[in-house]
Amino acid sequence: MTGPARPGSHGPGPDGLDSPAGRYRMLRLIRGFEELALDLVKSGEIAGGIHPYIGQEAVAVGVCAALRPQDRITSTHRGHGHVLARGAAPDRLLAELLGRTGGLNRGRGGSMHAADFSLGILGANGMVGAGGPIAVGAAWSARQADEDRVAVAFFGDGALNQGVLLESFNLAAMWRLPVLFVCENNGYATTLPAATSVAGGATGRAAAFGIPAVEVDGMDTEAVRAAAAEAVERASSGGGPGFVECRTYRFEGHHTMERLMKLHYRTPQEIADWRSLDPLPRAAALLPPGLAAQLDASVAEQLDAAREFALASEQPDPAGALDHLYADGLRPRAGART
Ligand SMILES: Cc1ncc(C[n+]2csc(CCOP(=O)(O)OP(=O)(O)O)c2C)c(N)n1
Ligand SMILES: [Mg+2]
Repeated sequence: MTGPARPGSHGPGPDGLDSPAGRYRMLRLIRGFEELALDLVKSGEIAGGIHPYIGQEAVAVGVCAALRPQDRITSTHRGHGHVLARGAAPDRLLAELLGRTGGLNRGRGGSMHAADFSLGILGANGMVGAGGPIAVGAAWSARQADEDRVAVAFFGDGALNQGVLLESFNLAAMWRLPVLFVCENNGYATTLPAATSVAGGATGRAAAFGIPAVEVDGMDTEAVRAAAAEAVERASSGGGPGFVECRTYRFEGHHTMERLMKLHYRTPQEIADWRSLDPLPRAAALLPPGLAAQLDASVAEQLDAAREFALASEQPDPAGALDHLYADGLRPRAGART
């Protein structure tokens, strides 16, 4: 569901994602957005918590940099990075996380169901693996309409064990649909290591369906962009689906609740090793001296404005709790339990 246009600053900044500077700025925007959201969870302003994307930014930015305006994406429970990289305004996404009426979806989707169809964002998704069939449906509808649109499904290593995702691989391959499957292998599904739960490996799953698959360094924005661009080009010219496995890592816990629990499934050394591969300094190293600091300052300003906009946005009226649940013209039957 998309709301009418509302005030709010636009997401990607003047450069979009076409230049190394634009991509660095987006990495910083996602990182800063997540840090701000973590603060707002701690202060109780965001109810229920979030799944932070910190550490994985290069995947969202690299893939979205390879897309054209007409392409579409589906996302996951850890979706803020995808939604921002595809161009959603950070102030409206933040208002969405806060459940406010100025949110991307009037505050009714929240962190795990933010969407903006006008930007081709078919939605974050709280159901692991569920973005796969939605992307396949979007690709099929583009085919039916004779439109050149690629659909990207982002998903985690945990989704590789969801039957619905395997069914999506099958249909996409059988019908040679323009889909790009992007597996963000961050090593864990909650606390379950991928190494002990994904038989045959991620690219092996794709290979079983005859889908060309590559594995890339998911901490390197440029490597992700190159792999995604190749797959998008092939899909758009009738070559069928592609699969990119991005080896990445989340620096924070699975969910913000994790800090309240005493879980020991990752060693401090493992976390430190991955932190040393942080995608932000790697992207900053491609820029002329001084530019990264300037971009950091402009992102900080944008996020201050986003915080102000989101916190000033109105809380929804409880009397409207059932609004937008049904398509126009379809109402619950008189006497039905609601
Ligand atoms: C169908 C389904 N089963 C279980 C869950 C509970 N759950 C939420 S996130 C998650 C782990 C997902 O791991 P992965 O796909 O690797 O993504 P990551 O959290 O690592 O980004 C699980 C099991 C869910 N949301 N949906
Ligand atoms: Mg995972």
